[in-house]
Amino acid sequence: MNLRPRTSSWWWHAMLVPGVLILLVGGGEPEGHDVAPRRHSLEIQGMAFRPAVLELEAGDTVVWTNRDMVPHTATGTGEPAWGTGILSQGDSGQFVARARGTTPYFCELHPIMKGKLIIR
Ligand SMILES: [Cu+2]
Repeated sequence: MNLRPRTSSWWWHAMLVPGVLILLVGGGEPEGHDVAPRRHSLEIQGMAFRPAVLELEAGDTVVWTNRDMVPHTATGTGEPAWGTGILSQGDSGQFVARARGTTPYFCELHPIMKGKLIIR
């Protein structure tokens, strides 16, 4: 025997529909660049940038921290010139990615160390 009142169904929908409308109207994100600038942490360890290739958005900040005992830099190869300067063990340096494109960089002290930022 079903004791549920017949009215329960329409009542439930009457409550549900306005709630869904509010979600649809109120939940929109601004168009275009829909995420706030982020911070990306990279490590320099074992004579390598980790990760060696990083994808990020224009406006994001990249922070390198040197985990090796020897000093390193992260230095862009193109124009405009940028670089962290020499980072001793435990030091961090940062770069704010402004221009879109692929931006190779290397370590001035150990040019065999190479990395790449893919800025979207
Ligand atoms: Cu180095």
